[in-house]
Amino acid sequence: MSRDRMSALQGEKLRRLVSHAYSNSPFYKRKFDQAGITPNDIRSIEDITKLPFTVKQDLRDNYPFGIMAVPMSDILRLHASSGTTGKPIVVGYTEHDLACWAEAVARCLTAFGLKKSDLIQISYGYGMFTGGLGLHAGVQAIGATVIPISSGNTQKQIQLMSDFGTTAFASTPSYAMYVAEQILASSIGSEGLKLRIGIFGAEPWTENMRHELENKLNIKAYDIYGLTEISGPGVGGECEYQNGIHIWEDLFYPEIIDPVTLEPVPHGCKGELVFTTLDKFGMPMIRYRTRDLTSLDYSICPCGRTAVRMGKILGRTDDMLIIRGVNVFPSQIEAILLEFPEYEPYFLIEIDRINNTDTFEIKVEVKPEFYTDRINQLVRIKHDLASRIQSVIGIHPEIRIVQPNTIERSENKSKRVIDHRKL
Ligand code: DLL
Repeated sequence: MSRDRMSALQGEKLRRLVSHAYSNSPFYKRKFDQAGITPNDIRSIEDITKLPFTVKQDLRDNYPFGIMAVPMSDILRLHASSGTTGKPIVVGYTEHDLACWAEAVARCLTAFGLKKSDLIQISYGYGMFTGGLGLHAGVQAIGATVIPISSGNTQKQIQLMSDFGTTAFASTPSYAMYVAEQILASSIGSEGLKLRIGIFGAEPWTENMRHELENKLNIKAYDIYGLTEISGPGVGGECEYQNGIHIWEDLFYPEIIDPVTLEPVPHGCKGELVFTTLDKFGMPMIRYRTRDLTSLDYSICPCGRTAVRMGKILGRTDDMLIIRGVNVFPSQIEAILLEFPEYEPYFLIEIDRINNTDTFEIKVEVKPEFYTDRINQLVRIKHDLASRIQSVIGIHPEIRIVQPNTIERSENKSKRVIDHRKL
């Protein structure tokens, strides 16, 4: 589609979205009223900069359903992702929203070269995480065969890959590295498999990792990007040229802003990615600040697609960590520690990547009155804390109790994370 036609379509969809949100979501009505904006002020896609931003805190303040713009009876599915503290952020989809999301994933799969004849093994988690069910709907939309194995149980993953003749494998790149090593160590080996394509995303990964995965598994490894708030995986994906992630901008309108001034940056410059869901009605996101840092390239790709290309995610403007594909905020750990009378509210998270698997250790201090040389008691409180963190965040930390007063205290921002991974 030419840029002019795309802009006209985006403008039309933006007008429809803003008027829907204004009339049906008290959250957006309030926000627009405060900014002195009415739907009549929005005539073209360029007018988008008049609209206020939406941020993660808005989702938290309106937990769980306060941003929905349709009656709950029209919401067919809910997904959730880590919030900044104990409560997750929740997203609801109408039938139309689910169809648009499936379409977006289907476009990615097609750009990766997948067809009806492929067998696609989905090793992203199924459940509240959008990875499993999101990919699932896209595979169905292209008419390929879905193998909904979900995450974990690596030996079974490899066995089914071999028995079924899986041709594509979808997982986080770090899990794929682990699976690749297990395949090479097994009697099956990569030559015993029919794999040809990897569908990797949900966390940052490097070109080096791409080469390793491609060499070890004898596949082409493609990047797929997305986030729960905007729908899930498939907001964009690479094409056969592997030179940027095409964003399906008739569905998800991208902008890059300076995270400090909040002004748009010149074309091609790095900044914070902002999305507006042009075709999502259950829970529209208008100018949602993703906190992801990247840039956009509007030049036409050799593949012929005119959809803008996004560079690799270069980092984040907040302190969100992605550990084993799961989003973790240090503030969540703090909130959980405060629930326990035994612990001081000081902690240090240490992350590393050993044998392609992220390690996640939290150093904590026990209050002097609870500090004891009775080992059973310490083991119990360690276990209680680890279980609570696992249930809130979804991954299991190693808890290390250190001597009282050894974790740095600071009036200012104390260092709460040491990340040894080289991403
Ligand atoms: O990770 C959705 C997803 C599932 C994408 C499966 C791709 C494949 P969230 O859990 O909400 O959603 O996390 C979204 O993860 O803001 C980025 O910081 C990061 N992220 C997602 N995809 C990529 C990628 C899913 N391809 C957050 N490269 C986003 C780098 C990524 N970072």
